[in-house]
Amino acid sequence: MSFPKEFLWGAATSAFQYEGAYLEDGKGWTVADERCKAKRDIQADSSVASDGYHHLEQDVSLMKELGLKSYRFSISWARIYPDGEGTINSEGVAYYKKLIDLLVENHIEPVVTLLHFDIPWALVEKYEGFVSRRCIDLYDNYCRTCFKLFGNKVNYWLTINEQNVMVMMHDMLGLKKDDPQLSKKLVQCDYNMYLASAKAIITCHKMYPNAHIGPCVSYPTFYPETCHPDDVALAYDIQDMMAFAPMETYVYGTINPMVMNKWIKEDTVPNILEEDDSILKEGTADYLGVNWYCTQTVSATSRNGSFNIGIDVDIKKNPYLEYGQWNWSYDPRALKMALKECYVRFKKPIMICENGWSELEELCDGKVHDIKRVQYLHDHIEQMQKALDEGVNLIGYQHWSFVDILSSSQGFDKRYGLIFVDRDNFNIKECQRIKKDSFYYYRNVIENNGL
Ligand code: BGP
Repeated sequence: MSFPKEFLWGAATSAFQYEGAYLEDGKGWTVADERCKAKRDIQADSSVASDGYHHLEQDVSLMKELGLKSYRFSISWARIYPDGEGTINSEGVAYYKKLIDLLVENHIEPVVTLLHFDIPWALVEKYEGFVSRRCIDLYDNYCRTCFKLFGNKVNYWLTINEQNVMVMMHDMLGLKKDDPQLSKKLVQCDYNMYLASAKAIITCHKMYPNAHIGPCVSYPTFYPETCHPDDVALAYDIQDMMAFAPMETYVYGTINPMVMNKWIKEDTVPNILEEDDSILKEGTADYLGVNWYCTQTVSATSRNGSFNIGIDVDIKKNPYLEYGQWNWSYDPRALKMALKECYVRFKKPIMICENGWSELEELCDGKVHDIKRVQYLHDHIEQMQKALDEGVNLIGYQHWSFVDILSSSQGFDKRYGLIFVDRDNFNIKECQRIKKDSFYYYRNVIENNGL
């Protein structure tokens, strides 16, 4: 089976990593801006990012040249509601309206993420963000506004990007590391975000019954370092807790019993109201957005030579794989397995919402020969093709990223784009766009609807 005719070949960005103009035209401060500010002395922040806000027309014409069928981007809640609530910021609305209009005019399907790591800071100050149930209703209100404003032109929505990562990183939720109640608050945020996502889905279904809406889950594949049963059990458990349990809540509207058990054991059970069950069950996903980059190898039995990726387990190097500059593995064959596993479990259409390769890159005679990214694209698309052949309902691929963007952790050094953005961490220059080799390669793939 080849790629379906309507396959959504795309590329992705997110607001704080792409737009810049972080305080322009009325936009409010966000958790993402605050996180970037903390590292301002050592790397780029979100003030300019890829300067997408000021390159709108140029970037959409590059998308057209690339032949994109879809473009995944996020709306910054704080550009629409600078304080997360209250008055709508018309200039923010105008920016996204223009973007969506341009995309549609150019036959590029917008895939819109409603929250990508950038909770309005005012909500953190006022309510501790998603710790409070108030934030659920405010998020629902913000989503309702987006549906009202843009719903006639948007067919694909994503509610929350990588909630499963946010709840592992206190600062992504605006929480303090030394808060004695941190564990409990993280769980409450997790639970409240499930409700927020479900409510937004219910609202969207009511307003636009034909639209497609779902979550976007981080979904690395976990391998055991050895076949020792403890290693195998650990890999299995992490995979389950990190990816499949959240997917279960989004797809079936139930809290995974193992997760509930963990909450009980750790005395972190969140406040649950009687009405919640029906909200979760009514607000289930139409499709699953998954962000898949690589595999991670974990060990329960050896604790030497580990390196830290922010999850509280020992991550090992897999001797059978090569690794990139940031220790992310190169393992395309695992993508097919992951897609199959996810489809068999949840039977929902899947959209790959992020997948890409990062490098330190620079211009060489005005060009960027990103050979490894070309290979990465080829090898991962080949596995997508195989997954389709074996029956997976894969509806789209959003390459991460469209242009070079601010990495969520490594400033502007870590580049993912099909298009080079000429700036570095501290020298912003003009942010000129230069097409990399991967741009031409991907354009060819899209033109041929496959390899
Ligand atoms: C995902 C995020 C993206 C992006 C990507 C790469 O978790 O949704 O926003 O940043 O990972 O991560 P990084 O930028 O840290 O390399």
